[in-house]
Amino acid sequence: MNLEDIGYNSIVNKYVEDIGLDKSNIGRVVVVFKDRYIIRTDSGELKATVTGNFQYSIENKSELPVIGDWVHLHKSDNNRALITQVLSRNNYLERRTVGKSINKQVIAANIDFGFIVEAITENFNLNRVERYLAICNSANVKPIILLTKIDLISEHDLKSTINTVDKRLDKVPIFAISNLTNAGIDEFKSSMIKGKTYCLLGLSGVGKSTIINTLVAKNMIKTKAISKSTNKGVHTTSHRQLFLLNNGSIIIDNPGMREVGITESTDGIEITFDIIFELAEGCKFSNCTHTHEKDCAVLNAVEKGNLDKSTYDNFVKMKKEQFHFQATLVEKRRKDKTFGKMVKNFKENKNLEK
Ligand SMILES: Nc1nc2c(ncn2[C@@H]2O[C@H](COP(=O)(O)OP(=O)(O)OP(=O)(O)O)[C@@H](O)[C@H]2O)c(=O)[nH]1
Ligand SMILES: [Mg+2]
Ligand SMILES: [Zn+2]
Repeated sequence: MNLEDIGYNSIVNKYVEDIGLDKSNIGRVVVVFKDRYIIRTDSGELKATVTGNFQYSIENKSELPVIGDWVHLHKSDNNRALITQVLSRNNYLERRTVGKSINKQVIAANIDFGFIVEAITENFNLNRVERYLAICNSANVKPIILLTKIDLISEHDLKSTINTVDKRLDKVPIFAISNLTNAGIDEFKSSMIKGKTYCLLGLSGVGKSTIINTLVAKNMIKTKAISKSTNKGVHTTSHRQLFLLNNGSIIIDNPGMREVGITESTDGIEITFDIIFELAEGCKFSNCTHTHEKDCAVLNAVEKGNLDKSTYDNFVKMKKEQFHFQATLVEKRRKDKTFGKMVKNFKENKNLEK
C-alpha cells in the first residue's frame, strides 16, 4: 500500500515539497488513542507519540495530531516513531465539547465528505442533523445524510420520513440503508469515490461502526447490542480510526458524540440556513436578530408559513449558542491578559526587591 491509497494527493505533496520534507518520513494518522497514534507510512504502520519539543512548542491542544492528519516522523527501531510536525491541514471538523468550558475539539482533519448518520427509529432528530450540517459547512466538508436501521420501520414510514428530511434540507444528498438486510447498501457504496476521505458523524448507537463492517464485508470492528434497559447506545467505539475500504475510499470511525456544540468559528450556520440569510435581506434593520424586531422578513415568513418554524427555532438556538461562545471567549482572553499582567508585575516587583 502506498500513501496515495490512503489519500495522499497533490495538495499534501505540494506542502511536503514546499518545506523540503522527505516523503519517506511522511505518514497519515490512522488510529488515535489518547496520546498514542498509529501512523501509516509507505513502509507500513508505525506506533508513534509526539516529541517533547513539539508538545512544548504548541499553544493550543488543537495543534496536536488528530485522525486524518499528515505528519512528519522520526523513525526509530521496532516500528516506532516520533511525530515531529503536523502538516498544514486542508480542513478540519471541530465542535465545542460538553460542559460549560469553552473547549474546542478537533474531530478529524483532511476530510472530503461527512456522513451525518441518524438511525431512522428512536431519537430521530432533524435539529441535530442541522448542527452537524453547520459543522461540516464551516469546515468546507461536503455533507451527506445517512439514515440507518430502515429495516425497523415500514416502507410507508420510510418514504414519509425521507420526504420530511428532503423538504427541510433539500440541498443535501440522502441515503437510507439497513446494515441488517443490506437494503440501500449497493447504491450507497457506489456513490463513494476512490481516494476520498469520509468521516462518520453521529450519536452513539446509530450504526457507524456497523456501516464499516457492512462496507468491507468482514467484521473488523466489534459492535455491541443496544442496552435494552436504558435504550441508550453502549459506547463501543472509544478511539478514532481510519479505514481503507475495498472500494478504494477512506472512512473514519468516531466514538458517538452526545453533543455537537457550535463554536465562534461555525460560519457554516450561514450556509446551512441560507434561506434565512436570503430572507434577512428584506429585514428593516441591517443588524436584525430576527427575534423581536419590527418588519423582520424572517419573522414574517415564519408567520405566513413560508419558513419552517422548527428550522427557524433551531437557527435561533444555534445563533445564541455561537454568541455565548464568543462572549465566553472574550471573557477568557481578558482574564488571561489580566493574569499575564499580574505575572509580569510580580516579576518586576521581584526584580526591584533585589
Ligand atoms: N436493526 C438494525 N440494527 C443496526 C443497524 N445498524 C446497526 N445496528 C445495531 O445498532 C447497534 C449499534 O451499532 P454500532 O455500529 O455499534 O453504533 P455506533 O454508531 O458505532 O456507536 P458508537 O461506537 O457508540 O458511537 C448494534 O447493535 C448494531 O448491530 C441496522 O441497519 N439495523
Ligand atoms: Mg462505533
Ligand atoms: Zn429580521
